[in-house]
Amino acid sequence: MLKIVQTKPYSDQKMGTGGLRKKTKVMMQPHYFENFIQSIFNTIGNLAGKVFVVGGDGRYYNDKAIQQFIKMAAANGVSKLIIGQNGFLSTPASSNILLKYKTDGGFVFSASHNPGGIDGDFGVKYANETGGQIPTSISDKIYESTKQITEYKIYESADIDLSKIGNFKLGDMQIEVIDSVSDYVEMMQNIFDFDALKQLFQKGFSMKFDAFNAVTGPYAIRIFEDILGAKKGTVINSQPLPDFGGKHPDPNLTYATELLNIMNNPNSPDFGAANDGDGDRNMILGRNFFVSPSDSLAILTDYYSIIPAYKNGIYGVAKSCPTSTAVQRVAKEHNLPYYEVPTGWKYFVNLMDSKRITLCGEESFGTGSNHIREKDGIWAILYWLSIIAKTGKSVEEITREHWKKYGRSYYLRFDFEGLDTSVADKLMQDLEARLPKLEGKIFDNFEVSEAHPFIYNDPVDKSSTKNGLIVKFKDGSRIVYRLSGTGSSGATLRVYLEKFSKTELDKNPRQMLDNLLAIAMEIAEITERTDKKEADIVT
Ligand code: VG1
Ligand code: CO
Repeated sequence: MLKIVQTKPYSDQKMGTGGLRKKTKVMMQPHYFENFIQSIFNTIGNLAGKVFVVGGDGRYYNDKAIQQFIKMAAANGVSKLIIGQNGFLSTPASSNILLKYKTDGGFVFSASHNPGGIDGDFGVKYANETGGQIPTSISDKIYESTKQITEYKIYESADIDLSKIGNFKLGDMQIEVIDSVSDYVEMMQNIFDFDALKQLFQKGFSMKFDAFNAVTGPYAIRIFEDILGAKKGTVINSQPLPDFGGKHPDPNLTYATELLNIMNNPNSPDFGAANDGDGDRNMILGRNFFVSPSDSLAILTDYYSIIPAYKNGIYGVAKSCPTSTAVQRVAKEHNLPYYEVPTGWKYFVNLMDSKRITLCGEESFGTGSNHIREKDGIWAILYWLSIIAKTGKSVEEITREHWKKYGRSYYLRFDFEGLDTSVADKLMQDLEARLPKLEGKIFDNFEVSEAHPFIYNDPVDKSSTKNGLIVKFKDGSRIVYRLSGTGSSGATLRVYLEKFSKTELDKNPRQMLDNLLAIAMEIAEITERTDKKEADIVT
């Protein structure tokens, strides 16, 4: 039975870098989730004939949210939903299904790398027919709609059983529950040479993959263990759990401690990797060796011709502004068009759709290609395995060879978390105002060559975006400052540091960047304004 529920607007439903992200308890407030979904439906307009893909990373409140979503979609006249079995879909798998079946959009219920559980975070990522998350022009309209909402429509009915694959109906709406993994596997088989990868594992190659008890476990088991023949137990923490087993599913040097402990020892497996909660981020490790995501993007680009899907040539490459310049040097060497966009995968979508780029990545452990319109964790791992299979070299050898050829961008990100929003906003505003005066100034041995906000003019839709502040130095070093757009409370200041060297290839990144860190802290008056003497997260 169709029901119309009266509601009042919430004032804080503005999407950030990757959809709407809130504390789970905020999302669970009466009508909160429903208001947001109805606002998206209202913004789309006529839903007759529309088909959406729906899934999530299995975190707490996923089950309830999906059932509410189904009932609201039926009440709003949506024609069909394609839903991952048990409500599971990784973000890359969802983007693939969205594009493959030419649907009108997709919803992934996830707060990505943020912790789950009742005291953790919950989120909604909304992609449109491009397969990628909506541009700001649309999310602004949705935000306006959330501020005016007075009612939402919902179907009153029993929950749909999502454990069974098959076709169902709710009112006039069709529901197709599909295997969450098989379309994704098929896509990977069309990109990579699976026979070569099978041979690698047959020769005794060993690997550990940490799924953090989030959504990628079933994907990783099917691909690495069942199909490619990696040993049973290659995938750890493979069972999706509502609280991720208490783990923080953020694949980086701070949170992936279990995997780092396995890899940082002389008898470790040959290869280590992890994904985040919703499967779009990746971390790559060799034996006692970490590959920075910026280097990873550069190395993947350098080897594009060995991958079946890319061997006939790629259009170009792109990185987000804070990502290191390593990929830029590779683009130059291969004569590839090169772009720099604001932080957030949505900015790559137009470049892919207009055939300007094939590969792209972000320093935040995201890499991907135009096979979908989201970053893709397992894709990046299969790409690395392909390079290893082809060259017979280790992760460390491949990376060191890269530095030898192109030089090394020492790179680290420093996050100052839990800041008062007004303090953080003021810090950025005041810093921006001071930037023009910095040009030509000398700090230590570093002379400032440029200092300005990062402004991106999209060549396709002509929109202009300002995100972050850049200070560049004569020797090519860079500091980028930005405020995070994915947190669920307070503000996080991110400070990204890069120092390039053609000759010193074997230094400790932290030591190489120490001076620059002190300068970055000084320029932005971080300690004076935030009381923080050091960053909470370094990665
Ligand atoms: C962060 C990363 C950004 C990434 C975004 C979404 O955003 O810096 O590179 O695209 O998360 O990733 P921010 O605004 O907090 O810096 V995911 O895996 O959370 O969807
Ligand atoms: Co993610």
